[in-house]
Amino acid sequence: MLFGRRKKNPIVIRDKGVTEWKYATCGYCSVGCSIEIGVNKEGTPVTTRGVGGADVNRGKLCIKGLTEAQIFQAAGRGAEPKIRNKTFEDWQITDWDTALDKTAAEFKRIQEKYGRDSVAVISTGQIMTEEFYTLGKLVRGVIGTNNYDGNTTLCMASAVSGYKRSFGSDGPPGCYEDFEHTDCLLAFGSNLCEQHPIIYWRLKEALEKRKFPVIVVDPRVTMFAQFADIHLPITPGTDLVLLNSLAHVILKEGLADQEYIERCCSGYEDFAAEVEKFDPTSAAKICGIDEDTIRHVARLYAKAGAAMSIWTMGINQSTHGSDGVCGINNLNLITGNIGKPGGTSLSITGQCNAMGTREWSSCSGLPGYRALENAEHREEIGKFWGVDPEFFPKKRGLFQTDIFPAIETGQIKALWVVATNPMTSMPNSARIRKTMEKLEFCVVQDSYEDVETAQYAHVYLPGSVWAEKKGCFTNTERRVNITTPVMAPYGNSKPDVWIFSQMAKRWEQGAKMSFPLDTADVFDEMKQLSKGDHRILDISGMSHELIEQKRGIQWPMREGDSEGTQRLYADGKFCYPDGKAKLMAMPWVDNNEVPDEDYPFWMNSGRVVEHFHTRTKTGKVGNCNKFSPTPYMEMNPDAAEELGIKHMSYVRLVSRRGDAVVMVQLTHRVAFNAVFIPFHFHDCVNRLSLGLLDPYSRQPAFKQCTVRIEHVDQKEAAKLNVEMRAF
Ligand SMILES: Nc1nc2c(c(=O)[nH]1)N[C@H]1C(S)=C(S)[C@@H](COP(=O)(O)OP(=O)(O)OC[C@H]3O[C@@H](n4cnc5c(=O)[nH]c(N)nc54)[C@H](O)[C@@H]3O)O[C@H]1N2
Ligand SMILES: Nc1nc2c(c(=O)[nH]1)N[C@H]1C(S)=C(S)[C@@H](COP(=O)(O)OP(=O)(O)OC[C@H]3O[C@@H](n4cnc5c(=O)[nH]c(N)nc54)[C@H](O)[C@@H]3O)O[C@H]1N2
Ligand code: SF4
Ligand SMILES: [Mo]
Repeated sequence: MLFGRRKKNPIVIRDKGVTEWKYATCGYCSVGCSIEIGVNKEGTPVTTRGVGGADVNRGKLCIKGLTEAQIFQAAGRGAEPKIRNKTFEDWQITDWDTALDKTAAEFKRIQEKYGRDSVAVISTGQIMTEEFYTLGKLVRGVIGTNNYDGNTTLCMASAVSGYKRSFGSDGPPGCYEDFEHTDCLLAFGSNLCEQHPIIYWRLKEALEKRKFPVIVVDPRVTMFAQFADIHLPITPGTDLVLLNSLAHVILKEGLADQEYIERCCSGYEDFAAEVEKFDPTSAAKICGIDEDTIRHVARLYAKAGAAMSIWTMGINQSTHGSDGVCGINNLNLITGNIGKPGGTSLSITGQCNAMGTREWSSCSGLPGYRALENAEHREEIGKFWGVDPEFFPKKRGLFQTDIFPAIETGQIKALWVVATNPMTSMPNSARIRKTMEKLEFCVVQDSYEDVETAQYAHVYLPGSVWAEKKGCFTNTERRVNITTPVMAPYGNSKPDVWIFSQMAKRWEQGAKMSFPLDTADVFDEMKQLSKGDHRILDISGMSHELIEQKRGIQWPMREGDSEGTQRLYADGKFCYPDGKAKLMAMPWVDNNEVPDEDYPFWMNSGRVVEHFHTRTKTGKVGNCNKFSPTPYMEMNPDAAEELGIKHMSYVRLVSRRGDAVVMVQLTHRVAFNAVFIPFHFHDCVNRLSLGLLDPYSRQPAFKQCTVRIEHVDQKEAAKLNVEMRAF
């Protein structure tokens, strides 16, 4: 079939020779689309398609899912373990035993010399849940360091912290189907159209059947903002002020659901006293949304039969991230909008398995939402694993964002980086670079050996990627879905679960414990640990077979249940001992870096639809890379005119941390005193970012810092830019 460009290079749809379709869950974002991978007769993945019968995506995929078959054989894949000396001379290919022996020996040497916690492990939201569980068992039960965390601290930590503070437990209470029941949608700091295209499509589908207001809070005119009925271009970092003010109006005008508050919430008095201070007239001066609009939105939300809020990084990545999440939860609690169809507080998660790590990796505690601080939990897990409970620390250790400063001060000497790329994704890269240079030993375990962090590694372990393995991811709506292997691991790479289990054998305690290699056996262990009347995270009714058959199941699904559960807290009972949710009283403290004479622009960063994170995958997929091959910055045309800056020219951005050269794209998407840069490129936006931390979640405020803009020599900048491109 031919269409398009009729005269030159007509587009031809080729028969790719698929002989078999294999089931998986997309390995990019947290939407959790069911995907089938087409394999040709040589066993090579050649294409993908959405699964029609899957509730999440109903046959659809976005550009990343549609091109995902190309990631297996992409440039930069790691085929062999590698090793090198302390001075980072050339890599030598080695065998697995040598690489693992070396790693274990270095960890032991460093722990003996400097103490158990001098070895740190940072992980990810991108390996399988069974792999997370196995890594947790290894780190908590065998290696025994408490400095174990993951990139979720850059991503979902504020949502986790906010859910725990409001409801007594982590766990997003809502689901995508809520769009079909809601009468009002309020979205904070989420660019759903580009970052979660298939959730956006579900929303659009719901709106086609039944109109309801969509309100988007975002300082930038995103695609989602353009699609909204009301766009609130908030002053960066001030969502808490808006949220407290919305609550103020709702209480003042008697629009709150008093019956729900009395029955289901504690903390009302303190909360009401705090929000009393946030009258719309004063709030408007801080958050930049006019007072009438605040009142209008508050009334619209409170008077809707069912109203729901969603949010993503615009809330989480802020010094008020955790408070912002509690503010959203407050809003839904006082209007009785939790656990009912169309009424919810739904954090849209990030990575394909950002949820799986929260649930089972033991990063912040022990598996299955257990806490290190709880003696019963330590006892239970110690017994189950065959570990003395006294071996476990009694409180959680450092967050990822505190691990790097601890390397700087010499408290941490060795680092194991599993499936994350902090050299590109952490704020203030210059500081991270110096920190990495200080390590006595670093091991990077990644599916791609060209990942920037490997520049600082002494050992590189090639992990098999996504559908070379079997295991589960949990998506935004608590749906556990499965990936089945479509091909053998690339080269001599190994599934991460294998790497963890082999590493465990290098310790006496690890050799005594069981580390199953079959992820179905690991899943069985998790099932056993999830059982219990009071556990919300119960997966005991699931199995790998059933999950594939149903195209994903939402937890809790208890033994004997025939279905999963769409919504949490439908009975108004929460996870605090008194069964109530807590309304949080949160004062406003302005602690952001704000524009001044020297650094007059707000710098915002985020994503574009065709790239995923640090581009180890999408940077090599032609149909993704060609749409944004180069670092660029959105700048307001009026501001550019004042500074004499032209569209498509290069400029140097300077912050108090460093500088970066980018190409200018003029657009009214950003305000006069703001710029936006996608964070996908190495040595770019995170050379500038500040990353002040949220006090509860320790998540960096990636979205708020300040820069100035300088002219540069265009020829030199163009040369630099070409060098920065993947190819
Ligand atoms: N295409 C693609 N999709 C992805 C990813 C990807 O890399 N590429 N990554 C996945 C991951 S891990 C994540 S965490 C999600 C992220 O998904 P999103 O959070 O939707 O994406 P971002 O672009 O990081 O940020 C969202 C918005 O926050 C806004 N914002 C900035 N400051 C503020 C503020 O002070 N207040 C408010 N209300 N908004 C603000 C920004 O202008 C931006 O439009 O996407 C997931 N999906
Ligand atoms: N300025 C700025 N910075 C940000 C953000 C922002 O909005 N602005 N967002 C932050 C957020 S929300 C996030 S989530 C982080 C993401 O930051 P990172 O976690 O550093 O980003 P990724 O590129 O996804 O890194 C994941 C790595 O895992 C590897 N990998 C993938 N699958 C597997 C596997 O199965 N096994 C193994 N062993 N390796 C695998 C990939 O090759 C890749 O190198 O960035 C954060 N940084
Ligand atoms: S929306 Fe997310 S899960 Fe679905 S195909 Fe796109 S990247 Fe994959
Ligand atoms: Mo994320």
